[in-house]
Amino acid sequence: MTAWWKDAVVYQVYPRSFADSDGDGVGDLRGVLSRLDHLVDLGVDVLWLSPVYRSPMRDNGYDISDYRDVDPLFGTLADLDELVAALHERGMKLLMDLVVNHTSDEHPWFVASRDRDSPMRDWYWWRDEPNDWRAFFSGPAWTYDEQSGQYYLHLFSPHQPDLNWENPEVRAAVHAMMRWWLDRGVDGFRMDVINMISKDPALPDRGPRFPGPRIHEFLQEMHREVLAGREGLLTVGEMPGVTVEQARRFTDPRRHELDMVFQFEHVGLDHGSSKWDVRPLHLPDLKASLGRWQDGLAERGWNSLYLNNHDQPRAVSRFGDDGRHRDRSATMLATLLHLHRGTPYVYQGEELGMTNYPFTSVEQLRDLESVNHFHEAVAEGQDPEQVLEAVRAMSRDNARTPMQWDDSRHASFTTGRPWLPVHPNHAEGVNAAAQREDPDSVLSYYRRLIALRHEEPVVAHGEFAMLLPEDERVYAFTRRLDDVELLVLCNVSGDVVEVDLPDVATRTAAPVLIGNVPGSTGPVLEPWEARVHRT
Ligand code: ISL
Repeated sequence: MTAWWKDAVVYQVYPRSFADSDGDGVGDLRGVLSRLDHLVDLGVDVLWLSPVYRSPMRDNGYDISDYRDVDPLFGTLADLDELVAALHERGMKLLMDLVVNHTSDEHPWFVASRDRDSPMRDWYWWRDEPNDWRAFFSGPAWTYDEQSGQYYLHLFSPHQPDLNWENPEVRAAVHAMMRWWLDRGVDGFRMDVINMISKDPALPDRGPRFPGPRIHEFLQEMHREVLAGREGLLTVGEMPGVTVEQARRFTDPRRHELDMVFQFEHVGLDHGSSKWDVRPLHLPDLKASLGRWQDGLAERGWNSLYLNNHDQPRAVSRFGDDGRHRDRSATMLATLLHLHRGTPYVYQGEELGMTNYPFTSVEQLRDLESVNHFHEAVAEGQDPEQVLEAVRAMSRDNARTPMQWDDSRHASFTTGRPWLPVHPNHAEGVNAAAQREDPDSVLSYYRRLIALRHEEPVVAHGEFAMLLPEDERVYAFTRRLDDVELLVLCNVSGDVVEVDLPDVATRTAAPVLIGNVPGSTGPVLEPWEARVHRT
């Protein structure tokens, strides 16, 4: 099997917020179809589509009530088929989101399971007494069901009951559904919280601990039943809390589990006691973490690379400078990420330098996690203004404001009223139309960066070596493949800095493959400068 995805760049579309074709204020599949030129222009290889399945939308589609249909909000199965065909015509692939740790509480499986005598009772986790687990979006992980007189388990909201993967019928139903999608032409899956599907059936307190005892067995079975024998697929497992040692096992090709995983270590480095307890990033921590993942998956396994997705605040606001140095720090972060070894993921709007939204009240928020947190923290006596400050920094809604297509009303995302407000900076150059024509824009830089990966094998495959691990401002490393060596220099600060490396004058006089300060060479880096020398 060829590992084509090692040379690929994946672009994530959050369909609610990408493009609205019918004026209801919510993005949809015909909207995605109308904007495929943008993906072609960027040069990405794969589109990862966040869930479009039928859903009550308690968690924006991560609560699925029918795995084999498209929610009317997003369109029809015919639109989805058209999207597959349109992508394939353009040489791109489609990655579907697979959410099978839990379903919606409105899924017919759960509806049946609520009947104690139903053969489907055992498809979910029912107990007379809850254990002490907490749910990710606040409160206990157990909710009492009046109808059947027991508690059911939900690691996320009460509207997202966890499937019982111990039951072979559950696994067979998921496999059949996956085959149904592959037969329709989709090219693989991004698997939501897939390290959580196996739980210790004793459900001991002080948990849950992931991965559970049967995770490797379940993934190998899924590979055998669904993926084996089909060429050209991609699988990426989302795994909060996964360690590099575990990831090596999940992504070792000889084990036939997953191609790569999303790990969370680097996006947790600015968390204190919780994600709402925001700490400044200490750059040596980021190097230690990403460096460990580079080394840990160098011989076996493969990294996925991301700074943004629909659950994370915007990287330019979080790790860069979204004011004066917005474009420069956005392109620096892109260089830093894409020059690591692994498969890079670009989240919609990242390629424009889209920023966090200046939320000023809880009424503007839609994300259940943020809304729950706000009310809980205020009920506990915290100052609402301070809670809002943390929400402004960390809320998932920062990633979910509509895509900024041009400088007109609602950035041309919709002709109606957008479900989340459009960032006012769409009128100040943070939009696709303005950046497409501008060779110095963030968008043009992403296009060059993606092209570079496709032209220079060292970018995807070269060996990685970290330099200056203790430096608090310069992030530097080399990549090497055969006789090609790249020196990557990133200034992760708003200061002018001098790079302190052996032979720095010679090395920084070498040709520049890509950089965000035109014409710049030599040991001095401008604020937020990034540069890749071929030494
Ligand atoms: O975003 C988080 C907390 O801020 C994460 O804990 C997140 O909940 C976790 O990464 C799992 O995310 C995935 O599953 C969730 C869904 O809400 C997220 O959007 C999805 O990416 C439940 O399906």
